[in-house]
Amino acid sequence: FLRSQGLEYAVAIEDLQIYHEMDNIAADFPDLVRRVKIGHSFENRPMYVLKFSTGKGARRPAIWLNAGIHSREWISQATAIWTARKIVSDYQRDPAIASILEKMDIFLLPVANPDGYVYTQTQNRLWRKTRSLNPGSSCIGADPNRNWNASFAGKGASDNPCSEVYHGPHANSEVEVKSVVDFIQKHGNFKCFIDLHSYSQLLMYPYGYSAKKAPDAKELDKVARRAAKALASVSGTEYQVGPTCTTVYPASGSSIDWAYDNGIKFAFTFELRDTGTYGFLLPANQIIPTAEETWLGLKTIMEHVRDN
Ligand code: ING
Ligand code: ZN
Repeated sequence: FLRSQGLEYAVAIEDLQIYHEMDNIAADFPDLVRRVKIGHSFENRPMYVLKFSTGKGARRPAIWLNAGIHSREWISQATAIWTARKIVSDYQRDPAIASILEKMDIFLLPVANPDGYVYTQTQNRLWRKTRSLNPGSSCIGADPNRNWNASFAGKGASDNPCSEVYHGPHANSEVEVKSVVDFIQKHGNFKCFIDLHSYSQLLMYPYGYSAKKAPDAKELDKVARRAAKALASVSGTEYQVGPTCTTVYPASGSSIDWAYDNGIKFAFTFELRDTGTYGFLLPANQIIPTAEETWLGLKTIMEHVRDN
């Protein structure tokens, strides 16, 4: 029928297995979590978040957990979906989870760059960017972590569409970024934004776009150090902590700088395992250990947000 109506392109592409697992989690725990569509990708895949909520009201204080913005960083999407299962399965036995959800909702986006993720599974394992077209260039995509409206097109981003850190034609040009920005702004009550990347074992906070000190740097550094310590307690994995610009490199237009400059004080980026032995190609036997330790780091941050 749709085809006969010439509407075949209106049908969303649903080729990501991880979306089925999101659906399963929501079906298993309908009182705790819902799958919500926040938009679609350039190639028209849906963008789904899991909304964990035990309270009433539409705009409770909220936490945004972002993963997979760079498609090749597979441990990020994997850690996110593991975390989703962890929240629902431990809700009854871990009072920390209930106490966090008592005050706040958690929104988890496991696949922030769905087109790139499919592309890494089918065409090029090391694809980082979106899959949008660049008029006048044969190169594809923009870096979705240089596309946010925070010192857009500044340091550590490129205006060359063929670059891995191409910032895109304008801020929010990537529909995947715009979808998150619109959702967060419409909601209006986010207190925390955490972006999961790999690799390097770093826990960072603003700024990336310059070496200026964030007004809340002291508090963010303290929380991040506590989180890194909790993370290390699981299997000894060591993280370095600091502001993005001086801990990794200058980078403008990033998600956490945008979040921070838009009033979301608790803005952090994790660079998950490892430190380069396997890099983006982290072996499967490290997925669960990475997720397990990261969970303690995430929980430390979320408990601080809960209490502040
Ligand atoms: N690293 C991040 C990147 O986007 C980063 C580093 C973190 C930049 C936070 C800006 C803000 O380049 C990876 N591996 O993608
Ligand atoms: Zn990344």
